[in-house]
Amino acid sequence: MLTLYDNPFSPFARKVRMVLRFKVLEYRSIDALALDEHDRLITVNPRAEVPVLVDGAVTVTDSADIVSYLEDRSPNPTVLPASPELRAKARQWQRRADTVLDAIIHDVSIWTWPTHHRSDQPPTGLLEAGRRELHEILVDLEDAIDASGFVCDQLSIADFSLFPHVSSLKPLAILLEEATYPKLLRWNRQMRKQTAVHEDLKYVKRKAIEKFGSGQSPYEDEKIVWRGDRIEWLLAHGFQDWFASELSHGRAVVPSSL
Ligand SMILES: N[C@@H](CCC(=O)N[C@@H](CS)C(=O)NCC(=O)O)C(=O)O
Repeated sequence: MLTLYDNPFSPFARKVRMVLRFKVLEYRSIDALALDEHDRLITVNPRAEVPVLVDGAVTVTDSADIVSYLEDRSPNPTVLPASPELRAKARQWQRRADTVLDAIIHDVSIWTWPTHHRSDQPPTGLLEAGRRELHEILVDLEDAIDASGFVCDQLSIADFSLFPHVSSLKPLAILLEEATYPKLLRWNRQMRKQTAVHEDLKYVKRKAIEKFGSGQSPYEDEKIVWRGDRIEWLLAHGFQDWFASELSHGRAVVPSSL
């Protein structure tokens, strides 16, 4: 049986869960970002990040590598398009989702998290920079969606990687207007009808009630673990002083590089 060191709300874990379901693979899930699972998580990933997949003697970290492993292990149904050109396009969108969309959405959303009850405001210009760049990427995505209604001619790793991020835009009050994003809105509706996507959305909603419904949270509520791409986006937009102050006040930490 596969074991997924998981978290209901992590976009990377959501991607992997959708792929597991799409491939009809059974697995056991551990909510490894819960504080009482931390020691167990570092035995499989010293960076203490989810997702991690354990398959017998094999341990795979990083969502893109986990998906590649699952594709090698259980190729049918495939999450890769048929041609080398479309596979390159799918991987490129996966990387853009994992490194850029994730970074922006993470960096602008920490004030809305149910775990961290922050009383401060985002630094001046952060939300505006994030919204502007999100729209630039979404315009590219609107262009990239092809006649199939998906990004690469069929449901693929590109769509599974992008969906968790696109589904986080509404809570951030970033609305997709029909006039600018007709294909993206159709893509979103089509994605929500896929069993793997639909079932995972139900899971996320159920877990949100289970984890936060009582007003308590099982997760870290003071420090934020800042990974490379998320820091890079801050630095690229001139928020180094704000980040330095987060570090010096003990509200930011970086993963172990072991
Ligand atoms: N490149 C990694 C990124 C994984 C990642 O950033 N995971 C976050 C959750 S979204 C994490 O586990 N952070 C540690 C923490 O929040 O304690 C992947 O694709 O799996």
